[in-house]
Amino acid sequence: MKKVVFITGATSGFGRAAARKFASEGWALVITGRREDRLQALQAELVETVPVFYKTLDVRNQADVQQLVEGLPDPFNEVACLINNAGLALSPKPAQETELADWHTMIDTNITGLVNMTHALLPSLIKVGEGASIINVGSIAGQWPYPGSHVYGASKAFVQQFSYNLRCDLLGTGVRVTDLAPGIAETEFTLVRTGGDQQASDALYANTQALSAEDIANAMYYIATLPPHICINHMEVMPTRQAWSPFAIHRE
Ligand code: NDP
Ligand code: 8X3
Repeated sequence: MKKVVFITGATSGFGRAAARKFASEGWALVITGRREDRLQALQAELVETVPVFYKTLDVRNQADVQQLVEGLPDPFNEVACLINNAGLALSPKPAQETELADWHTMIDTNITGLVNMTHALLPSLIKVGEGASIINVGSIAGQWPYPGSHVYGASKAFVQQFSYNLRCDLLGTGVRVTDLAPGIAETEFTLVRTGGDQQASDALYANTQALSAEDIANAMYYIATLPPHICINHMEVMPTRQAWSPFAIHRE
């Protein structure tokens, strides 16, 4: 029987690349996101290769999450891998210049949405048991502070600690949990973060080599297919061309 991977945020970036990677390796897919036209297109692209079930889903809506998970048809109802990928950053300006509503959107998506998904799918993952995995997409921003990261980075710090705490409680079930923390990667992430500023997005990725969505999809596949006795707790992946800067000092 084909293994099933459930991917949130499959309409773009890491999530879409993960759908393609897992499909190429024979996994059945549950793909979700808010943009139906993109889900439809991805299903049409991959359904010749593997079974694909798609459903529009806003991970912030707990009732919709629960309804979708409870209503998953056979063979999609035995989820062996949950990729909690849906997420976003907003308002890259300093905290004091940003809208509270944007902070709430990040918390609702990156924290509440991820928690909604995890709670709904834990029974299925535990039923699969040995070899099952939850891959939570964190970020280097969860560990390393930088200007303009405010609530975004803090939400990803939650993802890391939640992943570790889940590991404690899931001990003995066989279910693995990984906090996958990418560095700069070229997706639609910066377009979203800047409110649709294509020039700003292009400038960020210009004249360097960011990670690609496929790089992270390959890391996800690696994590999900390790022998069942191995769990990667935290994987931080940066492009070679990204590193830390010195501390900032304010001077008169
Ligand atoms: P993209 O913007 O390309 O993709 C984000 C995905 O999240 C989209 O498919 C979007 O789908 C989905 N999404 C956003 N909000 C919701 C929601 N409320 N409900 C359901 N789906 C939602 O960015 P990335 O692929 O780069 O981002 C994926 C993850 O990786 C995010 O969690 C991000 O924080 C993280 N990350 C990104 C890095 C980068 O540099 N690119 C680095 C480190 C971490 P739709 O709009 O259709 O709902
Ligand atoms: C975002 C990664 O490098 O833009 O999660 O901080 S980075």
